[in-house]
Amino acid sequence: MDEIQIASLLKSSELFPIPQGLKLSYGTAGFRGDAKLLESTVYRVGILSALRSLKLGSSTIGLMITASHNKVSDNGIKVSDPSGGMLSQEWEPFADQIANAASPQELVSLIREFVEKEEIKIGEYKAAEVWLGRDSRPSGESLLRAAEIGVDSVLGSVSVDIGVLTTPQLHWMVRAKNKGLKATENNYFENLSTSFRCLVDLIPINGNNKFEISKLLVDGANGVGGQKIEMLRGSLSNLDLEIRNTGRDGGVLNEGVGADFVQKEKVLPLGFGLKDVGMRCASLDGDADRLVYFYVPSDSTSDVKVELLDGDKILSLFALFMKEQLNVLDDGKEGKQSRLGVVQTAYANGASTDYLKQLGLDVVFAKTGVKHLHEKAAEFDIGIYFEANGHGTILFSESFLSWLVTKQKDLTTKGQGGSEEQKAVSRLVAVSNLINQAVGDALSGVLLVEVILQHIGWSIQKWNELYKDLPSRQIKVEVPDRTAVVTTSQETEALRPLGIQDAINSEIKNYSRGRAFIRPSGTEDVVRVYAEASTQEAADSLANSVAELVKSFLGSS
Ligand code: G16
Repeated sequence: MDEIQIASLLKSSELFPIPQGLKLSYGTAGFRGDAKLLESTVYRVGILSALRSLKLGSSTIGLMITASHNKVSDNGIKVSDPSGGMLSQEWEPFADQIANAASPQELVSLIREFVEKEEIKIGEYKAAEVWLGRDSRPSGESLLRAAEIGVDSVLGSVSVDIGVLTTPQLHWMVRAKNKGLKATENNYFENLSTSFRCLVDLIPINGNNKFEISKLLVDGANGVGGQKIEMLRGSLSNLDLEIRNTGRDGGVLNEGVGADFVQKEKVLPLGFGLKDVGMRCASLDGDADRLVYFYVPSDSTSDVKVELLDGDKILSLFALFMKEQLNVLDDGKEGKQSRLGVVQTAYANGASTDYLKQLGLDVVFAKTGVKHLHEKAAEFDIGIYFEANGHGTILFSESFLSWLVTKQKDLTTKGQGGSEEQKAVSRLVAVSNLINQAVGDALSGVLLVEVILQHIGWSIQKWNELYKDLPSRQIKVEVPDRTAVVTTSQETEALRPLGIQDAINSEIKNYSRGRAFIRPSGTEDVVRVYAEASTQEAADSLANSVAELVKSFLGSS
């Protein structure tokens, strides 16, 4: 790094002193915290993003200002690599180091060391490019300015403000840009509506599709997702949407609304009630990378109940549909035995895993965090991953996709345009275009769920009957230091504090079909407790007992 670069970094970093006592860790999906404390962090991640771009031959990197499901006064940063996936985990330790550097001098010295180690050429190659997006949080605008200053302080780097977006939109745009494709927000919407239309056109006309398109009610979490799905609505046919909690009617982001709230608390979001009995409802999270479905059952009285169809159920629906299409190909004479696999985490309901195995699928497990699931799903021809919280997507390997596209052309050339095989191939190609290949995306997820339900002629109630969830409960426990909990790689057992796992195991033994685990959250300052058992009372009781163990081993704050 030359003197001019060092001077530029020192000068800009003086503008963003690190708040006293701030200690951050990169976490499950980037940095999160009280928005008022994050300017220095965002500025520093701006520098990191520019360096990442230079390291990768000036490919475009995405930097998203969001704290997703967290409260509106929080904010955070997610970084998209050129592929559209999360920042390579190899760079997380550097992110941690610079986010916590105590002074401009320490910051510059860490950067200098890293630049030398990684052999990053500043000012010797094409300019670095970082695309910046933000969700609807009020703190987003000023934090985005801090990110810009960070990017611009790496000489020859360019920051581009893309504006208010969902997180998956930014990831999609970054991926498209680096593949040399059209990458605007309009292109994103066009891509969704075209591939959705294509799947609608391929719905069988004989068979059981006497399905009447009923209205879908969408909870927009008072965030950016509600606004964007409204923009998309105009270009969709075959879908009747009513969007609530758009944030325009005074509602607060994620407060009593949104996918995280509905899935964790198992209650209806604000704005939904008895009037909606039986209707198909979907809930997005604060930056629209998560999706869950739900409905109010007909036996609800004044005590309104909710039936939740979480990420596991969405995964099961997708798996069923994809398997049906692949079976047509695998049965064909020139068929290809394709590898379809699914990825879940420890939070997956035991009943969903049993169901997926019964379907004959390869089920593998990963640690919480899409970055972990994505990696495993990419090992299949078609890999479907979902966290129970509704974050997931379907990945197609490059080689399988190009096989599909060639097959599609061959069948058309041979005049087999209308064959079952050709339709199955076309559906798979359309799914690969519709579903976000970069990251879980609630908007593309909604469209795929809706078209699959139309295709098989199912109501939400029928879909819910795929399997019956084992009752479960999640609890957050506030402790003085959540990092005192260390788990095994799949997070099913706690290695520290010593003795806690034995105590949890003794509790579990008291419950029929009991299962429980603890892990430190990577997005909130809490330890999470998950428990399932044969009845709701038992699951609640097991979760409470484990939460008490957490408090007794770690203290409560
Ligand atoms: C992020 C990650 C998800 C993860 C969630 C909760 O979601 O992208 O993969 O499941 O955090 O993580 P934790 O349990 O560690 O707090 P989001 O939607 O908040 O960005």
